[in-house]
Amino acid sequence: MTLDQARAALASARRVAVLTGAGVSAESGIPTFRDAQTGHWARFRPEDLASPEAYFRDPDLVWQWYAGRYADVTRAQPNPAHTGLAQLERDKGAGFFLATQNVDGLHARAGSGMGGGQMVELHGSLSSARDEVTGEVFALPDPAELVTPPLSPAGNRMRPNIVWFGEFLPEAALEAAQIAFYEAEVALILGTSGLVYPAAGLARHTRHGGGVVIEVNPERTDLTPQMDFSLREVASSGLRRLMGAG
Ligand code: BV8
Repeated sequence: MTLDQARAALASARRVAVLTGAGVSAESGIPTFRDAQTGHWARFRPEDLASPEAYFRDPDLVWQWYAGRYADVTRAQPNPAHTGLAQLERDKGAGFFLATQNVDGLHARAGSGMGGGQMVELHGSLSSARDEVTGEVFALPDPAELVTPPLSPAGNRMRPNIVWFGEFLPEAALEAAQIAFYEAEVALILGTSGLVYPAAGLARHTRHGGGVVIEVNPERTDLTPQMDFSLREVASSGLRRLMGAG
């Protein structure tokens, strides 16, 4: 498949499904999941912090990590990859579905999910927390006011509202994503290493449904062999070229 064919397929598709990973937020200055952790965190591997075991072993350490990331993403701004996807949603309307693995909230801040299509955060969100007893989810205060560990209105300790390794994804969101990817005529896989399942498995649903799968990533990934077309570009310029803006 050539770039022109990929562009034509995206332009004519009525149903488009998009999966994004940390790479689409890289241009907003947010380290990707596998970037070397900066500073204090250099001695931890994300996988060792993003797990129930890590949290129950040392909740304060894990809350420090999440509170720091929450402050970082609050200061960050959506970049043209985020705003380009919000524009694509306005172009496609109800036929548009965005599933993000990111927990930084930048898609929502760029307007995704409010342009006639749907957006789901498969792995949770840094800006909310969950009552450990009742499971209720509450928005966190601004990072400057956040005291960790936060307590729910009922007075119970809250955990980050994040899907950790070994935990199930929100069932309704995952099911909606699987259906949307199966029904999509075109799926875009942007800025993800495609290592983490079940999110990485969504591309296969589009192929099984007879759709076309297109990747944008400066590097080859685990999903590249499944792609009809793989654009070696950063998310913002790759999306712009696919949407026909040169
Ligand atoms: C599950 C929130 C069912 C945390 C995340 C053994 C036991 C238990 C489970 C498993 C097991 N073996 C396998 C599993 C399943 C496991 C899994 O897939 N593990 C992998 C590591 C093998 N999955 C799970 O555990 C999931 N749950 O399976 O439940 C179950 C339950 C019990 C037992 C069995 C099964 C839950 C997974 C969710 C984990 N939470 N995030 C947090 O953020 O703190 S995962 C986290 O890493 C991200 O959310 C994302 O999903 C994932 C991958 O990260 P990416 O987004 O792809 O980022 P990455 O850095 O990897 O790559 C960036 C890419 O961007 C690169 O390709 C780079 O080239 C590119 N890039 C860089 N710059 C740019 C760019 N692209 C474009 N533009 C740029 N400028």
